[in-house]
Amino acid sequence: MKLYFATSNKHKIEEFREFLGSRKIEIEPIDMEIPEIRHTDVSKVALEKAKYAAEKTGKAVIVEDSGLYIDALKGFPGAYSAFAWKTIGLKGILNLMRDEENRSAKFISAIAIAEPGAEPKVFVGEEKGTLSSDVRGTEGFGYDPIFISEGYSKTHAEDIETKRKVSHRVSALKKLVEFLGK
Ligand code: ITT
Repeated sequence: MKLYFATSNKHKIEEFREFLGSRKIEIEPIDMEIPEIRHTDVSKVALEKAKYAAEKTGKAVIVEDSGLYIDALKGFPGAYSAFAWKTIGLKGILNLMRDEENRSAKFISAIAIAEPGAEPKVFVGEEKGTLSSDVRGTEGFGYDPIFISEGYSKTHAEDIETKRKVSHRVSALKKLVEFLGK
């Protein structure tokens, strides 16, 4: 089966394809402008975007919205992670965290699937971890150079193999694949 993936982020497409491997699901990127509602819950954002994309294209479309939730910052940047990354960046986030002892954070991925005329569905995955004290590593994307998965000591950007096994995206994808029966 073919799933149209509305995203502007090529890393997400790579991670989806890597996870799906030889399963019978093909990911076809679509590049389209989708208006984004403002909400602190990434699931709500993903659902609205998927509904819009399905109605606009007349196809079964998936959308993924993800975010980094930092406990000491009361969940910031959360659903605004893309904006925070582009503006204050990794250094800005670490700066906000410089006197914080509690470095707990989590990534959330919400994958929504919608078809014209049907109720959309959303699958959510979470990954717990901590923030490093400096920017480390070159692999992955986004916040990977400052995120350390629970039980590990390297950032995702230093240890991409761990990310491939335990990421928020992988756990949301497992639920999607189960739903699709593939
Ligand atoms: P879309 O077009 O799919 O929306 P995007 O990059 O704008 O692509 P999001 O709105 O979901 O994606 O923003 C999520 C932000 O969190 C963005 O800055 C990403 O770099 C970051 N992020 C998401 N998943 C990540 C991951 O697996 N590792 C590191 N950072 C991640």
